[in-house]
Amino acid sequence: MATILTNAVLATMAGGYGLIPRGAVAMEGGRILWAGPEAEAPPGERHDMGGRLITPALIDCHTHLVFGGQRAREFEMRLNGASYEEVARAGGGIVSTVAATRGASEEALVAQALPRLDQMIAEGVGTVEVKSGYGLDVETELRMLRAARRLGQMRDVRIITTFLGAHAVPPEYKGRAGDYLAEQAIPALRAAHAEGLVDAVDGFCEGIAFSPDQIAQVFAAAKALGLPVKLHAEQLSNLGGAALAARHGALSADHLEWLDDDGARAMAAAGTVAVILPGAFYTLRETRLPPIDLLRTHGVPMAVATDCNPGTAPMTSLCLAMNMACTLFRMTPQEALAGATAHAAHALGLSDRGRIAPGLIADLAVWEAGHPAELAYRIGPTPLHRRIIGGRLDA
Ligand code: DI6
Ligand code: FE
Repeated sequence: MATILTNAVLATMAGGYGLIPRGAVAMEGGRILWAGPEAEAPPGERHDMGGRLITPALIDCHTHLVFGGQRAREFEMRLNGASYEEVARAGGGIVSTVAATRGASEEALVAQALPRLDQMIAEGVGTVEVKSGYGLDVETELRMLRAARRLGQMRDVRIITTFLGAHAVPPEYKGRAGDYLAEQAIPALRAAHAEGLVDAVDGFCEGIAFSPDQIAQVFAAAKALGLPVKLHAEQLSNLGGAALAARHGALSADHLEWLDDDGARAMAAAGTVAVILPGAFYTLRETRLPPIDLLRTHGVPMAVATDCNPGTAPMTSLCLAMNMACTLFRMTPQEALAGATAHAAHALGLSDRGRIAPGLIADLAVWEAGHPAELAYRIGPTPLHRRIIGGRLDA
């Protein structure tokens, strides 16, 4: 028999908020069967939602959730005047997390990531993308991805894994990025794929990381395995990474503070989603804003994510990322919520979630709120009442 959630404000996210003020959702077999005005609800076992807001469960489409250690000391160095690039060149930054991650067992990586995942779940998140990229050798990249998959077995949450071997050049390959890709990153990608550990492939296209030509090699390896690609692009400078990603049919290009008109046009033409990451912008105290108006003008869909990582975004709150997207980047609360639901799904290549519509998986968040603008509006505790995952009311 169908389960019917009644007496709810629905934000279906079908075109804007897709608001239904006195709505109901019918679920069966883990899927949404029907959503609409309560008066038209089909028969079934009814549950009164007390007038609360229901949205799709949130989707954090860009995280580096699995890593060893933390980088509070580096935060302090930067506040004492060092730049992110200077810290990276001095052996801090990403490579210091690499050392801590290489030294951690799979169990330790899971144990460290679990509280972060629980914080996300407590804010209504139902799907989390998790990247590798702090191993930078075959064995540790695989260990990170196995840890990510394990997290999905331990909690009622759907984990999507992304291989990010092209995140940084490890110290033992300093000055030999090409050798690193040929000897470690690409073999790690093939091994991880063979183990079923990879849903997509990402890279970091930046002066302190990999050039567009090097990223193109990684994308070619991904394509040979039939895997979709995405890219950290135009975060600290403009190397044309977004256009490169678009040429490879990327699901998303992420960060984009330095994106130009050509890059935005290329993304629009390829259907590449812009993933906006205000937590990293905020933490690095960047001043160059991502060109939100340009993305709007070209009709590029915008997702919003935490970028949860120990260096540039030590945050787990997707609602806070939505708030920052509004206050720092002037996205609207409606764009921010679409960015954490419908467009986040799109950025992961998933068409079975992110909206409340018949046939989609029944992953929902019920909020102690009456209007969806409240989710981006608050700073601090998120008003989650409960999550519903796969149609289960006890998730
Ligand atoms: N850009 C980021 O913001 C993160 N990775 C990346 O390529 C930062 C990762 C870190 O500093 O540990
Ligand atoms: Fe990132």
